Amino acid sequence: MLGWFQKKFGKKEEEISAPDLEHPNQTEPDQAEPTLKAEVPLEPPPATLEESQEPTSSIKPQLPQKSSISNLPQKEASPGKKNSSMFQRLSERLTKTKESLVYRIDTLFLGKKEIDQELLDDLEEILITADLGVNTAQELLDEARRKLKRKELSDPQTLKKVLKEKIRSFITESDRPAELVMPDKGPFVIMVVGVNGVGKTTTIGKIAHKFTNAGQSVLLVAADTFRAAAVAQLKIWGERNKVQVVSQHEGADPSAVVYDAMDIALAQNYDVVIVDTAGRLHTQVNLMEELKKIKRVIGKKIPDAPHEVMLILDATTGQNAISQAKLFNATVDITGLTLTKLDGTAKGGIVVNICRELKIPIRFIGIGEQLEDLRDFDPNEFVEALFQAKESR
Ligand SMILES: Nc1nc2c(ncn2[C@@H]2O[C@H](COP(=O)(O)OP(=O)(O)OP(=O)(O)O)[C@@H](O)[C@H]2O)c(=O)[nH]1
Ligand SMILES: [Mg+2]
Repeated sequence: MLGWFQKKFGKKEEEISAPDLEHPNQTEPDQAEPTLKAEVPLEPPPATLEESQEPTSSIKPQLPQKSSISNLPQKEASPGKKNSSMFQRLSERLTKTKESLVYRIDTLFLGKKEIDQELLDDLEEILITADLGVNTAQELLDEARRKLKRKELSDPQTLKKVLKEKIRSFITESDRPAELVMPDKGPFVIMVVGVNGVGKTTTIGKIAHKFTNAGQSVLLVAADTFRAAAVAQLKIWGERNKVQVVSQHEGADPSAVVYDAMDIALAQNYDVVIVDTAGRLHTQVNLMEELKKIKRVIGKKIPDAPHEVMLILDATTGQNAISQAKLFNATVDITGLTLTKLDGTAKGGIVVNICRELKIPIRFIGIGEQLEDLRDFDPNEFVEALFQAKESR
């Protein structure tokens, strides 16, 4: 259930309970304003630590193992019951999208015995308004017409199945297995980017939760220095997850924060480092250049890092997400996507279009504001939840 990163991590339960002998001061909350130094710190970073009764940073973890599949955490080997309630939760959170797509298709097909041009026209409108995108809608209809011609399709209910399977193929074809290879040594670095307010910081908090649950030590980096509130927000997530947050003052150079954070991560043997960056419009050239610089600095400190450049997309923005992804990708080579706010939108069809248009794997989907509302993206589960019949809910 931990999906792509679980393929690389194993739980180190015996280490979780290790006492913090080496850095007892790390639990001091809210120290003075940070003045991070460039040299490798032997002590914990100043003013970065937030409320960790059992700070994971104190754990000296083994280096991440590439082949850790067999070492899955016990609690993640979930029983069928839990899976089914998780599925129901996903299905419920997708209600708005289901209403705009599948239930409308059901209403359109209701009582219809055959497929005619009028029905196909109405179907096209539904597909486009549910944000599947014009090209995706066209391809779905082409498939339907082809099958009609070949007499493989006679009634609307079969057409619904054809649509479902074609949608599944769009999603699964782009679902490349996790290609990320954990570094043999040193931390796994994730750099999180996206436009303003899409859910970057919230998603970072949720991802940190997944990693700490799997027994990994996590370091958060507040490279969004644009607003003091942004640092404060990340610190709250740090407290919730009992993990350290590296930060500097408002207006500091984000690359400098990242530079110091990488030193800290190396010196303290962190498993995972997650870098929060300020929201920026994909059209703001200078700010996009700043992202390049942050990425470069990470790579200078830790060769091959960042191992993941994760773009966060807000599903409620619909088709605009595609152009955001293209421009961010051109700047910093996006390696994975997270789609947030699928719970609050009727535009969830965008998932299909993103998979079809962008060949970048979706790692997670956000279906709410709570810690547990970040789901590994499972294409089959997603399609089944989307097409789950109304009456069986
Ligand atoms: N309903 C819902 N809300 C979400 C989800 N993910 C994030 N949010 C909300 O979206 C809002 C913005 O989230 P942030 O994490 O602050 O977004 P951000 O991208 O870091 O914003 P900036 O740093 O200002 O660019 C918050 O109110 C979050 O609670 C989600 O999956 N579902
Ligand atoms: Mg933020």
